[in-house]
Amino acid sequence: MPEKFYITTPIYYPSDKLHIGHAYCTVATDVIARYKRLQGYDVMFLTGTDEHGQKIEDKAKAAGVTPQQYVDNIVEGERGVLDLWKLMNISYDRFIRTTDDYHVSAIQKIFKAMYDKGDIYKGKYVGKYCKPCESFWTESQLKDGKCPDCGGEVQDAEEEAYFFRLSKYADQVQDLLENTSFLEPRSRVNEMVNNFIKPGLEDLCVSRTSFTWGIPVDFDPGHVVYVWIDALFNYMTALGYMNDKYNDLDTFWPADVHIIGKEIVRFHTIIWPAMLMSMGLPLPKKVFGHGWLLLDGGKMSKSKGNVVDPYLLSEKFGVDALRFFLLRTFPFGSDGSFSNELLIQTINIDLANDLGNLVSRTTAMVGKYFDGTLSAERRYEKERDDELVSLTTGLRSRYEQAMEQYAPHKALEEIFKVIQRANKYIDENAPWILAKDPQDRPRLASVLYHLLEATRICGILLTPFMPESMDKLFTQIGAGPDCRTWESAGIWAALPEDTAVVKGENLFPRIDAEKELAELEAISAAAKRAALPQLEIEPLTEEPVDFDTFCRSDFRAVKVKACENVKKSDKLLRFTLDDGTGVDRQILSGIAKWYKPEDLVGKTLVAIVNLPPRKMMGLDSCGMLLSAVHTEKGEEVLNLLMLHDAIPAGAKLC
Ligand code: ME8
Repeated sequence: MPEKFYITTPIYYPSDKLHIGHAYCTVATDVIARYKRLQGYDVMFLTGTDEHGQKIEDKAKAAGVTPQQYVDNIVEGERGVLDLWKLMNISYDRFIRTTDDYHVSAIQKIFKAMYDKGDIYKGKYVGKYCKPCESFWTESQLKDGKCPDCGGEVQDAEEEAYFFRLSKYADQVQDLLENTSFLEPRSRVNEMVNNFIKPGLEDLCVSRTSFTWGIPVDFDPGHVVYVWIDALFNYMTALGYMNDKYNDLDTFWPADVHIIGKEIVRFHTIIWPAMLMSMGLPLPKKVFGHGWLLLDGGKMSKSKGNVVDPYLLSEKFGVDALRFFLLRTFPFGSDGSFSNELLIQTINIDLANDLGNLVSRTTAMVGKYFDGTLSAERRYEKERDDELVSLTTGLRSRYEQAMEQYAPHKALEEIFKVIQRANKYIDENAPWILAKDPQDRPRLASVLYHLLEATRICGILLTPFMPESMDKLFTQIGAGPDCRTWESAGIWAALPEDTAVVKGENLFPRIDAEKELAELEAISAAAKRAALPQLEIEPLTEEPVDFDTFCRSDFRAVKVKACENVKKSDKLLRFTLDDGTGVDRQILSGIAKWYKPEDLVGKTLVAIVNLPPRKMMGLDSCGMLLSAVHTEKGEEVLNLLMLHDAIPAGAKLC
């Protein structure tokens, strides 16, 4: 029986189309899953979508559809999540959606079980909530009053809610983090312990009543289950935990590894193990927190218009080249800065030059000098051959070591050392010179055979990264199924002596960097423009006003002495103003929607002071305050004109 291996990606929020950062996480997981399959493991690779929560409810409302319709479109619609994983050749075995019925009812049972145990209890939540992150924070956890994860604004939150006794598991979780290799890279352990556990783990609010798009707490209508309980247990419900849909729990739980991004390490290494401890379930063996792909120095975000579209890049450069680039360029545990230059440079140097040339030169020479089928005669030259042979035969174990440490970038580095050595070997042995002397034919056959072997072994180990291209490579170098296996990657001279090559297409064509960069630049500039708020301003008035009429309007600087809401009006603010005359002036202005009265006291504004007084809500308004008005996303936005405070009250504007 093959050994089992269970690996997961995070389940993605289908709140917007996915970008290259999401693809990075999934491709990495796919590479590890394929590597384990290559080694002979029976792999279960799970991915999916995390579809509940207020953010999705809000987005659906803005789009004028139901939340279910909204997520269905992003998951199953054209160029949605499923399409993207198909395009990127993601070999997942199972896809879970948290709106799937079996998951919903399982989560209700899990919530009830923790409640019955006393680990979930009812209380009152007072704290802060970050909508984009769907996270609750206590005052002390905020950074400068903002969400510690995304730096965004948080809202006050107070409501009746259920709590999970996270505090009860603090010591056990700290022990798990500090004394086992549960969390990797180890550098993330300190952050978890020092920032979250040592200051004191508070019980976690695990239900909401302020929105409805979630899994209902079935024994208390009005409450929906906190999205992270719903989301984290996907890793088990997808195997059949608390449901009859699947029956793989005994085979695959505990998970061998959860691959996740660094910002959700807290949920996976504190909350998740604590809940499993509460349920008396085995813990996953490892959580690996990878870094972020950054763009323009920050995390990609749709609202900034700086997301990179994996569809576009795959169409332009090929899926395998993109997969390769993501893992070759950025150390997996750290952040990396994405750029189109880097992408094109990596493809041109590593794939077109180094690997592509090795394959095309070698197969072309077997074609030219041996009519495509290598002769069996050989002449080895120890001092010329040993280095390449020993470097290549040791490759599999160096590669394995790197892959086992979740360091695919290191594994690729090892492969490219061999590819570069093989290219050098061509130059050292100059087959074109050997080809001139019939006596050197056995030597020529040996040199080309060595090159084919080095290419074959690199090809096997590159298969998890670039499955389709390596298939083509094997066909070109004449490597049959037996010569493509993990076992054969550890064996030198697996190819038949009279191996036959097949001339094929150029695996990695060179990219015209200048042309492609200009095109990508134009696309990205257009995306940034499109992300800018759509501003609308009123058309300019064409009818002229004569100069004398204009000059009769008296514009003055006025200082706000007092400001308050007008009773029974949700629009009007009542201003008491110093207009420089020594007598207070009262103006009413319909700007309560945009300003809090207390924020305006002391400000220097602009008023027209010679309008006839008007009565509003029984009060006199003597003049008008000037504002700039525009429309943004269909909503009117108003900004009061404010002057420098050094300008005295009563100063005339002309
Ligand atoms: O966090 N670089 O979903 P998500 C690298 N639903 N990785 C990135 C990235 C970037 N620029 N942007 C996003 C969630 N990711 C939850 C998970 S699991 C029980 C619930 C990664 O769609 C991110 O780090 O916001 C995370 O690991 C994954 O994409 C999903 O992010």
